[in-house]
Amino acid sequence: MFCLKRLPFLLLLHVQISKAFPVSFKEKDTKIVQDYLEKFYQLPSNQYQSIRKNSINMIVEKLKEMQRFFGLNVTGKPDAETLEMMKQPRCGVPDSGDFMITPGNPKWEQTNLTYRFINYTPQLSVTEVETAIGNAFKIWSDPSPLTFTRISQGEADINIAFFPRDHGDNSPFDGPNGILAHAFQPGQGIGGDAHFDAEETWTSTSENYNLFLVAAHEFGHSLGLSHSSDPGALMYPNYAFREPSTYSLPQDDINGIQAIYGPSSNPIQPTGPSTPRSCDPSLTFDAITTLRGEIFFFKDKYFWRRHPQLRRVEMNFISLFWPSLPTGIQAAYEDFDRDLVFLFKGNQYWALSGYDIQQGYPRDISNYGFPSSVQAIDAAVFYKSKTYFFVNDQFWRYDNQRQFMEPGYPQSISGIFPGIESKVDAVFQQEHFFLFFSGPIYYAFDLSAQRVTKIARGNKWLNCR
Ligand code: 0DY
Ligand code: CA
Ligand code: ZN
Ligand code: ZN
Repeated sequence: MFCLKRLPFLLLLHVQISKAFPVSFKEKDTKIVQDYLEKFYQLPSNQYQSIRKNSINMIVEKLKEMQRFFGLNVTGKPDAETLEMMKQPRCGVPDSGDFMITPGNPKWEQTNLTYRFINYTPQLSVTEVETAIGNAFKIWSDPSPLTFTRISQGEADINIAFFPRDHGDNSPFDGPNGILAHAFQPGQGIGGDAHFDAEETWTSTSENYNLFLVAAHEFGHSLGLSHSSDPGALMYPNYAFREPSTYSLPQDDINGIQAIYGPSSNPIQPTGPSTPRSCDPSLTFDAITTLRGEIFFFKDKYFWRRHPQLRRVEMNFISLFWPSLPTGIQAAYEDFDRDLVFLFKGNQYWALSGYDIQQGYPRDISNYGFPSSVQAIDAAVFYKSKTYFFVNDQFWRYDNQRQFMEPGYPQSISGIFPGIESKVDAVFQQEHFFLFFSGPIYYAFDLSAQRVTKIARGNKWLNCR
């Protein structure tokens, strides 16, 4: 067996590791060693900032551990035989990186593939089924050289069928929910075929389960992809509803299909949404707020939630917690007096009580008394019953008790918050601090000392170094 796994994007620690291993230690090899040890030997990832002295020792220890495991000379150095071993694709590792190619790297030798319907589901019309399946194939043909043609007789590469329970391939279905479908890796006979559990409710809407989304996932398997560990990927193991009409194949899946079949011949190469990586040194946030003691960091269609004491951070889809909220939240604050959180995007805002969106929202930000020239808010924070709204290089202050925008605003941000010189992406309050986030950096502004007392990388809050 042989697996192919893409190495994650990481900053190179070339300089630091080269110091430890001065002999012709190439940049590429540095990356291989670092990635390999991070992935398989729990070497804490050092995605940015300088590696600490003891980390060199740690790398040496981890290298020895790996060499012992493979029966190599235990040198603690990335010598030729060690590097050779690291470059070998490795199997049996649970989802730990991103896309995965099916073990054995099975692939179709031709790019013009055919599919055929063995039967249909009575829950959708024939046209609905054919549209869903056709669109699901298009998801994969767009970023690759593959084409899919439907045939109604003769031997097709990919047969599509709806079966209940035991259907003669040793992989019985399990009734409603659970396993929704399966597909076989590229190959002759049953190879490439996609079977759907006939006992599921198949839909063309947001109700469980949308046939287009499940079929698109299955065809990934039909083409030679295994499950990805990227929670935003189509090849992630679990079903999650996404709007089919606007769906575009995530970048992780594009990387996967192109690793097998190469890019599309289309001069405009399609790209897809990428899942933000918490320790990406250039990570920025859309909005941040506290919510009943936890801190929420919003980014695209995701948010990270940080527990105050445990410091544990988890990432989730915004839609999982608040299905009716849009992605790309721009500002957020917690009103401690009313125990509500307000979220802003464009000229709209929503109020949350815990995890429930309040009735009557979204509302228009003109309710706060903004002039019509303000159509979006960069960041917001609540302090002593006032809400501070940051817009470009200015801020406004709203009096929540008397419910009006205070006169004399907007004021210059850097005038009142010296040290905050560029546009604010996000801000939240903790103790007597405003934590300002601008680009990949955060500034701790001490409200009593009236100055910035700390500057560091924003994703320190996500436990990155
Ligand atoms: N088939 O490809 C699967 O992954 C099976 C499980 C496998 C062990 C045979 C399956 O049906 N998994 C469910 C699924 O929906 C898991 C679930 O969440 N109920 N997989 C397909 C899917 C559809 C759409 C995954 C994604 C999106 N990410
Ligand atoms: Ca099932
Ligand atoms: Zn089957
Ligand atoms: Zn699957």
